[in-house]
Amino acid sequence: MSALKLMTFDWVPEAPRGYVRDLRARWAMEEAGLDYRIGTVPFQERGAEHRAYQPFGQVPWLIDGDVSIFESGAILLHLGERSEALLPRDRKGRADTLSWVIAALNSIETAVLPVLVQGIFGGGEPGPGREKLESIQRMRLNDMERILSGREWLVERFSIADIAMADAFRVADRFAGGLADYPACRDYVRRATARPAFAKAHAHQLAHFAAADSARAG
Ligand SMILES: N[C@@H](CCC(=O)N[C@@H](CS)C(=O)NCC(=O)O)C(=O)O
Repeated sequence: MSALKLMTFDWVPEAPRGYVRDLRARWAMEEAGLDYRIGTVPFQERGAEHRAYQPFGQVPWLIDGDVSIFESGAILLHLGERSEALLPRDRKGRADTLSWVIAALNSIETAVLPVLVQGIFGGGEPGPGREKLESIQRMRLNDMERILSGREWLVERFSIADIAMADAFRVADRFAGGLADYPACRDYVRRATARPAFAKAHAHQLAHFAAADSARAG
């Protein structure tokens, strides 16, 4: 099998550390016991070469031998092809996992991020715009609360769907109002982040950016 190289920034400010989306890929590769290395691109200057791999000048992307793949969800699905530990092989398990990976990114994360952005750039001021965004997020989280009340993981066992969903919930918890009103979602995040693979991925990301601080301090 070809070597895996995960690309992330050489440095990021304090606030997003532990939440940079390379975490999702690290987590998946740790779950699957896949060997990988980390490569970096400058956070400050994002040139044409960076955009040749990630058209929006963002991270992460994954180099797998002769192919390169961007978007954290696409990377999860790609890694799922490599390991049954990440993506069930039976038709139903696979279909359910694909559905929930996309739901995490396209139905949950898309409801969480506007609240986060409004909180940061709208000064967190109350107003009709903010209320509407919060009500959309509430609607999605209420549905997830009901769904997760009856199950441990999104499909019959832990999968990339849980990596995508738990990480979207982590963002909601930290930056978009919290999960205090959603005990089943909170417990689910606790279960997911108690996994050794998450702990390792998270610690490695923090260590990566801490090392960048030391290098900058010279
Ligand atoms: N939809 C993309 C989002 C990637 C993304 O937002 N990456 C952040 C780091 S977590 C980034 O590169 N931010 C810098 C920027 O947007 O300029 C994915 O899931 O991979």
